[in-house]
Amino acid sequence: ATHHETATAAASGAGATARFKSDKAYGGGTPPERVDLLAREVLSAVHDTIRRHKVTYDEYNALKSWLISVGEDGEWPLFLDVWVEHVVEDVATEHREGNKGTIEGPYYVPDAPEQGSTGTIPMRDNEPGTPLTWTGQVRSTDGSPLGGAKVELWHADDEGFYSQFAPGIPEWNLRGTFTTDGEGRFEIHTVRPAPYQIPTDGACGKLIAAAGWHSWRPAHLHVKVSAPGHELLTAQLYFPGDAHNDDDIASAVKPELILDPKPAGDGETIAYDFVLDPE
Ligand code: MBD
Ligand code: FE
Repeated sequence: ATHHETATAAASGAGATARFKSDKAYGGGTPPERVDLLAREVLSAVHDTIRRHKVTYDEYNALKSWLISVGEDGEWPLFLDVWVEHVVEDVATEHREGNKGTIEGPYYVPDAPEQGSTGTIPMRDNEPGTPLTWTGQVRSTDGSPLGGAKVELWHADDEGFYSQFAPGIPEWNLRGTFTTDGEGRFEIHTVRPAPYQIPTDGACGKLIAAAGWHSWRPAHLHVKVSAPGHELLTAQLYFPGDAHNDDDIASAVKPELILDPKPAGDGETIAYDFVLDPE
């Protein structure tokens, strides 16, 4: 496919940076005592590492040029979501009794087209990939079904690319909003995504290569599930047997989020429900 030849780290990074600035940009309000505490602790952890390992000027300058390139490539959202967000997510959701969630990552776009309770996610004619039919129900922790809940689904295509962050893909491809029926149920038709590789030509890719790490996330479906009076659930669902379920570069796989697909016709069916915590 031709769009691969022009997919660059700098272009997807710029897209993710613009997305973040428009949806979530920091509006101030962290008290000075808190900034003081957190900034001091983080800096002191850096100082300790430098002393413990006798970091040289060459290494300090390597870090400095690399940090500059993270910004130039627009890869701060990618870097932070891959290597930091999973801990923020754990801390933010540790009180929950309902569904386990996981990180959002850099490629969510709000207001994807509404498809009702049963429908097909927007996709191209002959969208490549194994057809996937997903049935599920959204409930509250007391077991009551949540009608009118929103299930926002977004995922990579069969080649690991996300619409709006790689060129040559229709705007809302593989991005849709579903609304549960009166019994909290939904049925979604889509295709199975491919594993995702961190761009190798940007700053994050350079870190991965320099450290001798791998650059893969297992194949995953992203969701945000919301209902009035309930905490927003952000999650990802994974496929059993994926080589990177045990060593996701973004550390975002949890056993509760691994699906159990069943073969059906020319594709697969999955059944996965969500339980939301009341606010
Ligand atoms: C992704 O697709 C993703 O989900 C995360 C968390 C980071 C980078 C790419
Ligand atoms: Fe993703």
